[in-house]
Parts: sequence; structure tokens; C-alpha cells
Amino acid sequence: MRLEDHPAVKKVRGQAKSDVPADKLSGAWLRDLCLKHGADDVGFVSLGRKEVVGQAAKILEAFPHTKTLVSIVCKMNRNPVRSAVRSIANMEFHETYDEVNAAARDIVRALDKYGIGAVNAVAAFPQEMQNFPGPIWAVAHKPIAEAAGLGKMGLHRNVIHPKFGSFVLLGTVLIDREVDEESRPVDYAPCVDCKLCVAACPVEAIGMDGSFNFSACYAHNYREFMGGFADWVEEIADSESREDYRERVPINETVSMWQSLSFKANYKAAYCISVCPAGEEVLAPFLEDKVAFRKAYVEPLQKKKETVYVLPRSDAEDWLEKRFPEKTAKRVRWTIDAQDPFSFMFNLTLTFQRGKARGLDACYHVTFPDLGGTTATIEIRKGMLSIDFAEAGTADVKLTMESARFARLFEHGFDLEGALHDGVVKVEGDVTLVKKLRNCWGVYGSLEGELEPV
Ligand code: B12
Ligand code: SF4
Repeated sequence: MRLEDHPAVKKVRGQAKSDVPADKLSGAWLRDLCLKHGADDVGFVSLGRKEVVGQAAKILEAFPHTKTLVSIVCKMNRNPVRSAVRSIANMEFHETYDEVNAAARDIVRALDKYGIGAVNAVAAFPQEMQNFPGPIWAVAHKPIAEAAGLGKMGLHRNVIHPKFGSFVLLGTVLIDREVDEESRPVDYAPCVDCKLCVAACPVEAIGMDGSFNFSACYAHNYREFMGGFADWVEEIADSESREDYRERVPINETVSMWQSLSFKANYKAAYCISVCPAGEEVLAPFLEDKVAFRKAYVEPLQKKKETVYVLPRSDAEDWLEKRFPEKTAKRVRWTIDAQDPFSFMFNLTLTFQRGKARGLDACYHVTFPDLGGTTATIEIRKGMLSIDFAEAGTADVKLTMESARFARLFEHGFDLEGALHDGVVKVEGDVTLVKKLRNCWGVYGSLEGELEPV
């Protein structure tokens, strides 16, 4: 049969063209369609916008025909998210993540009826775990939501919607058409800078100045996801007997893992969102009585007796001892391994403990003779770490070592004096600065011990 005579081909060729303009879609029409299919707000960002440049290649990998990004938000119910009972708050997160995915999927299906190609990027999980520990998400929704005028990131680094506040989850639909309307960022920050997110976070992941301690959030909130899960599996592998395993992992943690595997992995905190008063729909009770607001929504989370997972002698461990004596700290391992010195340096950016860097102001050049004399720069200024995979600035200290030794240098118990004596690590400059540098990662790679005195 000739292709022309195929029944399906004849049917398709005979189909009436839809009344949607082929080139540019009407923004009003598209907005209406998205709201009808479950989005609570929507904005449009064309692929060429500067806010998208950094992830354009990834987006085109997900959908090569992408011309416009349709950013959507779905509202969470506030009071369940605020609950100090984790199962209730988690259910609200999970259900809303499902709603975002369902809305995005329905939008794709509705657009298909008009011959418009679209792909719904996943809101949370599943992600590209084969890329772990590199970036595992297909589309980073926050910068797109900001560009689409759906809010701005607050101190806690989540997007705060001007009306719905922090109680929103985000999604992005990639479409193969241009839209006759370009959304623009909101011209003010909905965050009211109350710092309640800082006060509520059990691991001090959110700094007063807007810095974010990635490893603190990841070690605790994500205990049952990704690296935390891997740590639990390795704990099983290391256990010598049932008694030994129970010594390492109490029964409530074991059944919690079962629950996460059977239903969905649960967030241990996410308190930064729970306590946030920002947003026109949310703000009134905070404005009326700030003390009562704090009592109602912050204190129950602060006083909650719970296990909090921390990296050994991290800032989070110190914070917990100082601020939340009712909570129990449990030391866990960092499980993001690095295969080469450069991915290890990236690892260092995720695990840096700025509290331990207090008073340290120095620039280090690290040279690897086995990598053709490549030099990297580690700089610590005012509690901030920056790493450059090239020689930059003026070094206070110069280190030289084989690349395989670099990660070991940071391990707790590494015999620096011995390495210097044997000449396997060479230091030009003040060795104390090297010791201070190592302490900026707490007790790295071990569950036991304290910082080395400097
Ligand atoms: C990675 C990620 C995280 C990381 C890092 C968060 C951060 N602030 O940097 C962790 C695991 C800690 C995390 C925690 C949470 N997240 Co989250 N997360 C994401 C994700 C997948 C991508 C974020 C992103 O934009 N990265 C890109 C670049 C621009 O970010 P960056 O700052 O340059 O890089 C940082 C991270 O990416 C990280 N990183 C770098 N490499 C790697 C590798 C791996 C394997 C991981 C895990 C992280 C990581 O290190 C960098 C420095 O901090 C998005 C979903 C998505 N697909 O967009 C949700 C998302 C940002 N998360 C969300 C939420 C709600 C949370 C939590 C409340 C937990 C929860 N209940 O879901 C907490 C809040 C923590 C906080 N205060 O920020 C929502 C935020 C909604 C909103 N209103 O803005 C999003 C948008 C999901 C969604 N669909 O709604 N999250
Ligand atoms: S809790 Fe306060 S400081 Fe933190 S993000 Fe919300 S409004 Fe901003």
C-alpha cells in the first residue's frame, strides 16, 4: 500500500486545522487553559531569555522543539504544612507534588488536541539518578518561576509567590510555540525578612545573610532519600549481627525506611516553608501579632523532640547543642563520593562549614604534579568559600601533592605531620593555615572524633 492510501494517513490529512494560531499562541488563551487544568498561577518565558540561558541545553535535551517555558505553581494547604506532625506535613507536600505533575500532564494533553507539542518536566522525583551526585534534575523550576513573575526566592531560597507565599510548589511545561505575551519578574521581594526560617530550621541550613548550608539540609531533611538512603544500606552492610545493626539503627529508623520505600520518601523537616509568613494570603496573622504567630507556628517545631541527622562536628551539630537541647543529634556519613580531585572540590563546596571558618582569611593554591602541574585555588574570605579550578589570586599557602592524596588530606585523622615529613605533601607557607582549612569541614569522613586543635 502506498503511504498516501493508508487509512490513518488519509484521516490525518483530512483533519480540520484547529482554530489556535499556528505560530504565536495567545497568552490569555494559554493562561486560561493552564488554570482550568489545575495550575493556581502561570507565567510564560521564552527560551531565549537570559534567565534561561544556563539551562537551555538541558531543556532542549528534554524537548528539542522548546520555544517557550510555561511556569506553573500549585498551592499547598498551609495548616497541614505547618503541622509539627511529620506525616501530615509530608502528605501535603506529596499530594501537592502530585497535583503539579498532574496539572502539567493535563496541560500537555490538552495542548496536544490543538497540535501543540509540549513536555511536562517533573516537579520533584523521579530525577536522573544515573547522574548522581551531579545535577539530577531535568529542569530547575525556581529560576523559571522567578522569570515568569510567579515570585522571588526568599531568604530560605524557596520561591515566595506574592499572594500564596511560600506555600507553593513549582512546575514547568516546555512547549513548541511562541506566546504573544512575555511574563516579567515581580518588582519586589515578597520575603519580609523576619528570619523565622532561620530560627525554625533545626540544622541552621539558612544563614541570616541568605547563605545556604547544603549538607546540613541534605543530611537531615533528606535522610531517607539518595545519599541518606545509601548511608543506611552501607550501615546494614557493615553490621556484624542483628544486635550490631540495632545498635547502629534503632527500630523506628528501620520502619521509617520501610515506610519511605513503600509509600514515598518523607522529608524530615522543611520547617523553613512551614513558618514563613510572607504572601498576601498568609501575612495578616503575622502582622496582627508577631509573638502569637511565633508561638503558634515556630515554637512547636523548635520544641519538637526528634532525631536530627548531622555531619560530625558540623555547624549543624553545634547549632543543635546550643539551640535545641530537646532534639537528639545523630551523626551520619557524607555519602557523595568523588572520583577525582575536581569533583572532590565540588564536594567541598557542598560540605563547607562556615562557622568553622570563622576568623580564617586565606588563599590556597593546590598543585597536582601528576596532572601536568595543574593548580586549583581555594579561597576563604569572611566565612565564604570559593573554588577555582585554575591558579587565581595570591596564595598565602601553596600545597603540592599527587591528586589521589587530595581527598585524604581532608579526612579526619589524616597524619599531616607525617605526610609533610615524608614529603608526600609539600607546603610553602604557614602549616597552621592548612590545619585550619581542614577544620572547615568538621570531622570529615568519620563518625567519631572532634576537631583537631590548631
Ligand atoms: C536540588 C534541590 C534541592 C537541594 C538544594 C536546595 C538549594 N536551596 O540549593 C536540597 C536537596 C537541599 C533541597 C531541599 C529542599 N527543597 Co528542593 N529542589 C531541588 C531541585 C531538584 C533543583 C533546585 C535547583 O534549582 N537547582 C539548580 C541551581 C540553580 O541551584 P544552585 O543553588 O545553584 O545549586 C545548589 C543545589 O542545586 C545543590 N546541588 C548541586 N549539585 C547537586 C547534586 C545533587 C545530587 C543534589 C541533590 C543537589 C545539588 O548545590 C547547590 C548549592 O546549594 C528543585 C526541583 C527542580 N527540578 O527544580 C527542588 C525545589 C527547589 N525544592 C523545593 C522544596 C519545597 C524543597 C524543600 C522544602 C524540601 C521539600 N519538602 O520538598 C527543601 C528546602 C530547602 C531550602 N531552603 O532550599 C521546591 C521549592 C518550591 C518553591 N516554592 O520554591 C522545588 C522547586 C521543587 C518544586 N517542584 O516545587 N532541594
Ligand atoms: S520566613 Fe521570613 S525571612 Fe524566611 S523566607 Fe519567609 S519571610 Fe523571608
